[in-house]
Amino acid sequence: MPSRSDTARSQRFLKACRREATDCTPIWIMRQAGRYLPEYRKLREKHAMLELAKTPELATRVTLLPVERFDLDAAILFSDIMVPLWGMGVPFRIEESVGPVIDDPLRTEAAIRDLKSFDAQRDVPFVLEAIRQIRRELDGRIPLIGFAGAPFTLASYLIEGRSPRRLRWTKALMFDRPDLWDELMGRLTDTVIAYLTAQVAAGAQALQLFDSWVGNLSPAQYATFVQPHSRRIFQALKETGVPLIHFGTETSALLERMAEAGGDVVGADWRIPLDEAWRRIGQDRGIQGNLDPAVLFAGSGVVRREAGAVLSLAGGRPGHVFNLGHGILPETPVENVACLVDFVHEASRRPAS
Ligand code: 1CP
Repeated sequence: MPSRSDTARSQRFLKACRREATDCTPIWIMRQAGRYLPEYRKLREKHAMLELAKTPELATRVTLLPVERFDLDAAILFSDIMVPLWGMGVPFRIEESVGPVIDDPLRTEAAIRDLKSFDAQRDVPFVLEAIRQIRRELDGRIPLIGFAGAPFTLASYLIEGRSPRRLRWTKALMFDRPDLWDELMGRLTDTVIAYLTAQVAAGAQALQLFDSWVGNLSPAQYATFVQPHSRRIFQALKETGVPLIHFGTETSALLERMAEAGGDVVGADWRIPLDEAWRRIGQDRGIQGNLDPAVLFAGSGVVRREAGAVLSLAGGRPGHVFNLGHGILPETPVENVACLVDFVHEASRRPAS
């Protein structure tokens, strides 16, 4: 990691989120602390994923693993989008090669009405302590991003019980019982606002809202069933003063609506060219993305060529945060991650003015 005096690096990501000029384009990688890192796999031999997330010392160590290896411009808290749901009284586990699993999914009115209200200090003190420890360890070198799942994505896990590929039950509730849907989304919105506000109070310097599964909705469905809730989150979080990133995948048809809901920066996946996505999001916002994570399985020449194509579509305009279009895939060759990070910095370097 560079010394504290490297102020250009420490500011790059936050400045880009505010669409201010930077010395080069900042980069961080969604799921950067994950399974492609041999050090992470080693820790996982001894500790379950949720044990890592619940133990502040371990969560801090995992958060810092990618930051020590690569010249990344931001760290992201090691946790999972499901973690605040414990506080709402929903037990879940993480299954190898599957992801979160809820044995008793929420499909009745009684189950939804029985959800407890979330209190960050009471329910996730370990997350807040991890944030404080990570900030101490980072010592101002790069900023720390906090995150939460968006209400729609959380609701889809709650209702489907596992990886929500088809969203049959979720959409059935949405269509059949819009009143109950709004109640559930309202409760999750309250949780997300309380959770993210507490993360900033503990030291998170930017926030990302992950609406990973929202691309399953039509623009009209999004506008009716999701947008009012996501908008409430962004309005409430404005008060924290930290940059807010709004992310989803397969959102090519939804970008305008997502931007309306809020976010200083809106994420785009690789299915849409970055310049087109930026036009649709609006030039008054930043954009994050959007290299296809699969590119990192090709040769280093391809990595540079494809990353260069993303940079040229951004055109050097302030407000671009380089990232993959979605999380880095397990088994990604580590040397290609180093190649990508260094290439993005070198190829986008702007002469000092
Ligand atoms: O850098 C990081 O890895 C940060 C930590 C992090 C984040 C930001 C984890 C650790 N999970 C998440 C967010 C998350 N979790 C999202 C939003 C981002 C995205 O869309 O990729 C989602 C949808 C989840 C749910 C989840 N948890 C999945 C996806 C499965 C599915 O439904 O397709 C999985 C595999 C998990 C478990 C999990 N969370 C995190 C890790 C490293 C793992 C894998 C378990 C392990 O390998 O130890």
